[in-house]
Amino acid sequence: MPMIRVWGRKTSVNVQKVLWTLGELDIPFTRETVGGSFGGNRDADFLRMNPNGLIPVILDGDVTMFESNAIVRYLSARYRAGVLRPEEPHALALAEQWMEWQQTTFYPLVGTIFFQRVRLPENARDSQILDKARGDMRNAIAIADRHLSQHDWFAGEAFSFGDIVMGCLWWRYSGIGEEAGAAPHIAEWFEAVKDRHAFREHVMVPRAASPEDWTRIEKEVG
Ligand SMILES: N[C@@H](CCC(=O)N[C@@H](CS)C(=O)NCC(=O)O)C(=O)O
Repeated sequence: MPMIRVWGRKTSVNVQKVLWTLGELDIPFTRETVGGSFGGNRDADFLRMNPNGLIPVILDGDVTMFESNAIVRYLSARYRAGVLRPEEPHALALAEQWMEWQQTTFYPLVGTIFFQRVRLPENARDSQILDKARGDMRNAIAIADRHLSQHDWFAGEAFSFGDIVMGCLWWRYSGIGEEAGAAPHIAEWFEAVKDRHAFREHVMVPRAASPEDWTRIEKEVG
């Protein structure tokens, strides 16, 4: 079997999803540090793999893929079936439902709050945009917390790729220093997430509090 190759920098949440999945599945891989200040994602060779110019990208034999959640699903279906992709239809439906929710509802809110609080220089921040995202985030967190009040994991009884995509986003969000509101069930779930070796290895990168911090950490982490 040819070694899987991953293109992306470790500070990207979307790259982290893929690295954590590979870690959980115990699949060896190599990684090229691409994106952000490292560049490379607008090069012709890269654009042939992903015309969007975004990370992550993987190459697995004759399969080249972009879109982090699709990559996570592909790896989970192809390798060690049943470990991250539930085989029982209802559990699979829940894992996929929360994966869609992560991408379409949760990720844009985390991204907006993260940019408004950390990535943008202070003179480029917009308090109206931040306030709107914070209001929507309170609702989103309440929705996820209610689900986790009834289930140990996003897919129900067992850890799945639904927890991988949400876990990467929660690591980022919980490092911003926002008032998360009352989310005791998310907090309990996240303690269990942090017990996972592959999460600690691939996702728990240092978190930035300012644009300067971000630049420094990105360089250090690679
Ligand atoms: N929907 C895509 C989004 C990919 C994306 O936005 N990647 C960001 C990093 S998280 C990126 O490539 N940014 C440009 C860069 O890092 O240079 C996915 O989930 O893979």
